[in-house]
Amino acid sequence: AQDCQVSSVQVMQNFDKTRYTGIWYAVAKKDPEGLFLIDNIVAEFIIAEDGTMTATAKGRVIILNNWEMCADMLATFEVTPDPAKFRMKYWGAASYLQTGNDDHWVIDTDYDNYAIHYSCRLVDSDGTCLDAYSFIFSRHPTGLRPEDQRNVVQKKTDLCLLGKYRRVTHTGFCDSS
Ligand code: DAO
Repeated sequence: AQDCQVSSVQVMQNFDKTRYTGIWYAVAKKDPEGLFLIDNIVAEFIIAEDGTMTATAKGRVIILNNWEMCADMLATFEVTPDPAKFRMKYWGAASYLQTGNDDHWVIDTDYDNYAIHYSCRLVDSDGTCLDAYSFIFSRHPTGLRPEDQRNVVQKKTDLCLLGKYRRVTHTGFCDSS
């Protein structure tokens, strides 16, 4: 759908959270208002014995108007009737980091190479999204495989976010923390 309605966003069919576990490198990001994670963003998804999904994530952030650090973040996911749509509660390992409760939708993934995430924080009165963020994840820190790029461009277009992403670099900033 390209009517830009949040309610008509197509998500991954028959999403399998078990196949989604493990490490994902953010290779591109569309930022929300007041962005938090800047670059060197790596997330690890875990399924607990009771089946609940959690994640840990790291990324370079700038806090307290100019302090650069690597943020250690934790997230828990609440299921909804759609297996690809979660509610994500997140918080920092340190109290001065951001906390929140966002939608966390898996738009598309092949589980082995790429994944497209989407979150709308604020739906406008016309049904479009006023404040979205989205991660393009890869299993490979070097980026997407050429064969996955066409599909990712199509999904960015469907989300009405084409041209709004920036590349997320991996320089090793968070590797030792
Ligand atoms: O970076 O501006 C932003 C928004 C992202 C906030 C959420 C970060 C913490 C949890 C990430 C878990 C897996 C994506």
